Amino acid sequence: MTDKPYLLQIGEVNDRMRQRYEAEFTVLRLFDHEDRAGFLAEHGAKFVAVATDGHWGLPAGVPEALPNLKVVSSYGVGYDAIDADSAAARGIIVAHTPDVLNDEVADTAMMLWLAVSRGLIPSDAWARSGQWRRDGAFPLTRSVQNRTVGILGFGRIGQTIAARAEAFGAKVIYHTRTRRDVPQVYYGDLVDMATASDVLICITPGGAATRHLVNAQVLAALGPEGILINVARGSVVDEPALIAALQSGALGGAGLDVFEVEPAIPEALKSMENVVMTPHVGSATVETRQAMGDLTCDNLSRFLKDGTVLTPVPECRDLVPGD
Ligand code: NAP
Ligand code: 8YV
Repeated sequence: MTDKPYLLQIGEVNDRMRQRYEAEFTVLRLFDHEDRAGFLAEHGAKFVAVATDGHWGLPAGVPEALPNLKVVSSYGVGYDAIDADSAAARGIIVAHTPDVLNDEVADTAMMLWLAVSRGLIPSDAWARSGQWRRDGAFPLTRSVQNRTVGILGFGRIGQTIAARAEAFGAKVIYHTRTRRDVPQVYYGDLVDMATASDVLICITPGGAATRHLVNAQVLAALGPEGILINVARGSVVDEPALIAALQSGALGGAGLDVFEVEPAIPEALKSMENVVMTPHVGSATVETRQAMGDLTCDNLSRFLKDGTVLTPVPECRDLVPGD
């Protein structure tokens, strides 16, 4: 027997997080058990806390199996894999890790844009393969300076990307559902914004409200010289429409950190020279992942201390007095 409260761990964690969880909780790991339904039926009632991440969230069947659940701490800012409305209705506080990853994800967006526009991957191959000696200079690429950059989603990360793009001389425009009190020009219509943009950077949450916002019409509006950067969620972009637009030349290029079905990447994308892909590493540096891990743990520690968390998701703010 233990007097520490029970925590259900979903997904992998680093040693630093594991030590903190184990100092405060009795930790049982969902993925240690092949018969997950049987494990949950036997132990579900013990858990007051869940530690998860943006990828796994709360898988189907888990919330229902935890009748005494009070808090969910998720490693990552995006929580589209957690039904936060249902959790809030049950009085369960969901916490996430906003802000600590803004700079890293903004850097990733810039890295992808620069890599696509300046042909980093084919240019690297040209240098390595001896093609420079054989065929001479690498073909000219397109400058990233003085472009119009349309940002889809203008929250914490979107505005951090804007500051970087403006340092490259960009005119930044944006589309959200709600106009913001910011100096950048607002577009209420995404197709209109894509028409005005040289580069479209997606940085909204995932989930039903943003599913396939970037469709064939938006991509056609971005045009043959246009570049799409997606660091949001794969679901935000209609991937078959994206492939078709790249294949036909209706779209100039794409930089993708996220995909509709991860980790499966369509073969068609892998063969395209005007596409640069990263395996969902927007926040994946030692420094930023440590900050995210610390905040994930801090939220649980705070819950044990006074029943609140530091960074609740908006749906759960009413459950956190004073937030
Ligand atoms: P945030 O501060 O909540 O900003 C989200 C923005 O998206 C807001 O401007 C919001 O404005 C806009 N938005 C939401 N729904 C929309 C819709 N249907 N149409 C148009 N705009 C919409 O969130 P954040 O911290 O910047 O993070 C944004 C997202 O980035 C996360 O949720 C996650 O999916 C993604 N992310 C990815 C990585 C990665 O590794 N690639 C890392 C971190 C985050 P309105 O509500 O006014 O529409
Ligand atoms: C993480 C992310 O890779 O924060 C997010 O929304 O997409 C990334 O930072 C992910 O949440 C970890 O599972």
